[in-house]
Amino acid sequence: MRKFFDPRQLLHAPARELHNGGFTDYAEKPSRAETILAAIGGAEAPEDRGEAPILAVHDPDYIAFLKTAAARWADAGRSGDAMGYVWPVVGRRPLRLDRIDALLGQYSFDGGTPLTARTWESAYWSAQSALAATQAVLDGERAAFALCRPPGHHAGADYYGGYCHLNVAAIAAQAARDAGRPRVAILDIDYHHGNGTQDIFWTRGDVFYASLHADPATDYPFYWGHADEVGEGEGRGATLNLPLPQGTMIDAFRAAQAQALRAIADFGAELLVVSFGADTYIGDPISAFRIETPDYALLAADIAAAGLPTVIVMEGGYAVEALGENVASLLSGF
Ligand code: Q9C
Ligand code: ZN
Repeated sequence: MRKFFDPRQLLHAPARELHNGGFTDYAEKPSRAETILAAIGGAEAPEDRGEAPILAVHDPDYIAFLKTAAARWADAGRSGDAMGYVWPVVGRRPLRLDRIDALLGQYSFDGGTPLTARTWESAYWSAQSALAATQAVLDGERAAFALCRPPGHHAGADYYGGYCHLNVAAIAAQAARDAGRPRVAILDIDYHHGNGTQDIFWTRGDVFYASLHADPATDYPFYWGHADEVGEGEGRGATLNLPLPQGTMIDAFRAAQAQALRAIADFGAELLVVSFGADTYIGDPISAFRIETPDYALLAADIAAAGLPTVIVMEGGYAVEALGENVASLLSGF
């Protein structure tokens, strides 16, 4: 299987994150990518396909903000990483403020995702890796893997959060649409609900979004991913949320994935994007499912049996000591 990664994806390295009321080391660290690369035997560097495929998903004002936020933070006299701490509540006055502190709140939805001077560069190349894998599949590869880091599925058209800035799965799916594939599906098997991906395609009937995740009644991101969220307008029925309880093991997870794959087949998808998070692993430090290393090969075999050209993009997974093996297991099963 072809695999893609650019070393510039290592440059984004925030120091700390707000976690459970205190500051901890940033869980989405560059060594995640290094351990995956070592376990899968390296990866090809993606070509540079420019900003157009990113702007096909994200708002231009948001992209301009991401590029300049760290510099504006420094210009305001702040040291360290840029982090929001005030958020505009939906329904309040839609003020368009210029102050960096206000903009950090406008363009984000959590306090756990600091921006650094290198964030844009890493996110840009993460998106390019997703685009390169998509192109490989459009050109006839059965499947390709993008080692996306930073991840993407929490990022919306105009917001970041959950360690995500550019929605790499959405960028891949949109690129496939723009290359003429009429119906694309995204299967999200990260531990967390992919709120950003859901939001981006919420009113669209051409991109199906199915997600297995920890029940948002107990887990981040709380405000999205409940079973009654099914899309709206043309997108009604093109979103499928399958929340699962903490403690979920492979048999229940695999059954839920089979349900998602049946829905994707019924939708008539011609290309599949898999948002793969290894934070479902039993040893993950911030999650509570009980998937084990060999289980990822089973999940991949079931996905492969669906018979669709498949782009696999990396999302979460924070047990760094097991992450490489978990990704290698998934790829071997495919
Ligand atoms: N105390 C991804 O897996 N932090 N993002 C939750 C809970 C956010 C995970 C803190 C977790 C986001 C791509
Ligand atoms: Zn996750």
